Amino acid sequence: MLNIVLFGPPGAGKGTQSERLIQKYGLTHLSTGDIFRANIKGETDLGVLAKSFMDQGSLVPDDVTINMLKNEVLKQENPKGFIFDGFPRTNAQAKALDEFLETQNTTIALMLALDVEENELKERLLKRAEFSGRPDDANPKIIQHRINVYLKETMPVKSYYENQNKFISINGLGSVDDISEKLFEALDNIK
Ligand code: B4P
Repeated sequence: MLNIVLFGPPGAGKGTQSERLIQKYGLTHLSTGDIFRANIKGETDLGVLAKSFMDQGSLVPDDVTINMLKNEVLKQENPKGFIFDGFPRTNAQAKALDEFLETQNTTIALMLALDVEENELKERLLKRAEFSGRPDDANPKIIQHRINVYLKETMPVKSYYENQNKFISINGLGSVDDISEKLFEALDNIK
């Protein structure tokens, strides 16, 4: 199985590049943001809880997110591997993911991090707000809060994978195609 973590700040291109990676490698895409948004749309209890955090640009609590992620992994029959998109976002999530994958006799092969500077992130998210209908994209103050949360709570996850020699940073500026090529190259090198 090939399991990778696609990492980066809000608006870095994780969702966009995940689509390319699924097509090329036939992996199962698990985006915690997408799963939460589906629950919000379906008005489930999980959705109601997640919405109160997401609309403010804060992280959904670890225990809720970790349990949801584990259930999603266990739902898949004979997966070739997973792209974890937007997960793990805290060191506690990273540790829980390692422990859980060990029980499934598998592991994370690589974290691919998309590196994009702050002003570009803000521009991309505000542009997406024009059609996404996402409250967390529409308000510059909430975008700033998301970036601050990323810097404080999520950035340390880089070191978690660096310490395991599983970290590669990719420049996330440029055309979507060029960035995909760089991701493919990094992945092909470890296969
Ligand atoms: P996510 O859904 O993960 O939201 P995101 O970070 O905004 O998505 P992404 O980074 O994938 O956006 P993309 O670049 O594709 O999370 C939303 C919220 O859910 C979080 O704030 C949190 O509340 C909650 N949550 C999710 N996971 C959690 C977890 N593990 N723990 C706790 N809480 C969690 O797209 C951005 C825009 O840029 C798009 O419009 C795209 O078209 C554009 N773009 C992409 N590539 C481009 C390029 N190369 N050039 C120009 N534009 C580009």
